Amino acid sequence: MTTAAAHPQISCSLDKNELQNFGMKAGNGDPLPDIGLLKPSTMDLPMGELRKRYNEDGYLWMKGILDEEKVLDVREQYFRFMTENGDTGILAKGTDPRDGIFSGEDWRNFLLPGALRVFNGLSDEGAFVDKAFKAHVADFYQQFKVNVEKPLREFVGELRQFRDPMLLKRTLLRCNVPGGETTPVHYDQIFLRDGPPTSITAWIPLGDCPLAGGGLMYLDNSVPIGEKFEADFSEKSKSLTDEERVSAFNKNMMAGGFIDRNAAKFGKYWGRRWLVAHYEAGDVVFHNPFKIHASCRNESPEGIIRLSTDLRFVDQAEPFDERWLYEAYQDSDPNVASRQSQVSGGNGRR
Ligand SMILES: O=C(O)CCC(=O)C(=O)O
Ligand SMILES: [Fe+2]
Repeated sequence: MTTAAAHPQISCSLDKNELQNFGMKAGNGDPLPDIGLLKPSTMDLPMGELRKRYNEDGYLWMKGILDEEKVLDVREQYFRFMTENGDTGILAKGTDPRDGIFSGEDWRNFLLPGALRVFNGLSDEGAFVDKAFKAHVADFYQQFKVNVEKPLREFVGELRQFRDPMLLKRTLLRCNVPGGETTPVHYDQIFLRDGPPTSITAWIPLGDCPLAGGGLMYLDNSVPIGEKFEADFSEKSKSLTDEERVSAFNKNMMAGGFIDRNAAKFGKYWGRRWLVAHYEAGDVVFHNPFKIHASCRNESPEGIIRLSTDLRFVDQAEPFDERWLYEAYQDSDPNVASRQSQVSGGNGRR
């Protein structure tokens, strides 16, 4: 098990000037003016304390909750899958797939299908897109999910006091290549609004991800902001059909279901700092469906690709969004942005 103490330079006591020296950027490339650090938590803390932190902060960054080597194994398997039997061109030639070093090709080729490509005005096509579809149902990834499902489900069940916790079948496997645009500002309830806001996301970095590595960042004290956005969207959507109203891609939404491209400006507008972290293989961050988050720009000097997966859990004893009971991107998946009849764009499509 790794702990934050192994990285004394990444303590929560860095002052503002020190943080600015990291020169971190928002996903669109704008400098992040004012950042803070996520608070790490460990399994030796009492569940009551972990629950208090999750309820107060809207997130819980658990250090070393998964087996580091098993996480690195799935990283290696993913990059092998992307290069063997039909090379997507993602890896630099002659490098070790476990390292995941970027080839430097156009980052647009490696954007995840669906919402992110819609947001960038790209269609779901190309060698990477084809393999990304297949990776989601490939043996290596399914096996990883089988391995982590039980411990994470049990943990989440206790944390959220669910009667019958369940992993939703639809999970996402994402990579952020250095220099590319990354996940815009959003909260997850946008994509899960055909159910109450009781789901919980587990974001899992598949490999170490230092501050400059393009990890997930969270807007401080932002659950009330997410709630306000959702209330405003609900109000605006009153005249839509039921199906449109629960869609992340209805005409009132920005392309892809996101709420802003410019995380730096968004944070400034709301007077909140973005909280960042040096993640390590084995960590998991759990977040509230209204917590506002986005990804940092991957500025890895070594060209290390950020790989991650996000898993969502619900209480199956209560109502939940049943559109997430399908494997991501397969023909049955009703959530793929590029396949929507009413792909959003009325409001701010760029
Ligand atoms: O990994 C990313 O860039 C986005 C992940 C995310 O939005 C989530 O896990 O909810
Ligand atoms: Fe998200």
